[in-house]
Amino acid sequence: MLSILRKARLKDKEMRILMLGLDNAGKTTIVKRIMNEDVTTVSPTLGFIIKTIDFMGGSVTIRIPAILTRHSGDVGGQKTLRSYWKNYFEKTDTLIWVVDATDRLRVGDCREELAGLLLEERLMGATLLVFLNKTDVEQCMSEDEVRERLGLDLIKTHKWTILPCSAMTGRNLNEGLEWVVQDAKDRLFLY
Ligand SMILES: Nc1nc2c(ncn2[C@@H]2O[C@H](COP(=O)(O)OP(=O)(O)OP(=O)(O)O)[C@@H](O)[C@H]2O)c(=O)[nH]1
Ligand SMILES: [Mg+2]
Repeated sequence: MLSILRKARLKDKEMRILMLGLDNAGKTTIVKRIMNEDVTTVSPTLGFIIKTIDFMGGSVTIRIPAILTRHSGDVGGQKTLRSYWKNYFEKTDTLIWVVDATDRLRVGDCREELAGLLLEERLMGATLLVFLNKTDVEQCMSEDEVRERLGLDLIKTHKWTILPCSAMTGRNLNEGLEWVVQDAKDRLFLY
């Protein structure tokens, strides 16, 4: 009996993060850095990544579907990937949208993809953390610039925040996770 209760409690404590963003944004590197793994040998992800970490007394599962992979430049392929990616929307507590602060050329794509995601019915209850990654690079876009260019202030459907970070230096990664977990605690009474 006790063990059943314990299991139930553990299960309740699990929160689910879906991490998305254009290819090359740094999603894999962010997760590796959070897990204290070597970040010098990251290559483009072809498959699905799922990692569970213990954080602030609960377990946090981060899922990164293979998405928006533009390496092939194949539009048909992208559509196929995107429909596959929809399988992971269910039960998402928080969406982490990773933006490459050095990618000025694709900031329009980035805005479009994010706007599309926020229309997804199954993501309606999720909060949004925008990780502005690669801020260790000089001449990268500023938080204000990205906030403006992604139209973040126009988002009324989701609670959101933006944090400049770096998977290379580790800047703000824990702070981002803390925000996400605290928000889940407040909203979902998880802990
Ligand atoms: N300078 C700098 N480079 C970074 C940072 N994060 C990631 N990178 C580099 O950006 C490139 C892409 O990183 P990935 O983690 O593979 O990006 P991804 O979003 O997982 O890409 P896909 O798997 O293709 O979708 C790699 O060369 C990383 O070393 C960062 O914070 N700063
Ligand atoms: Mg990757």
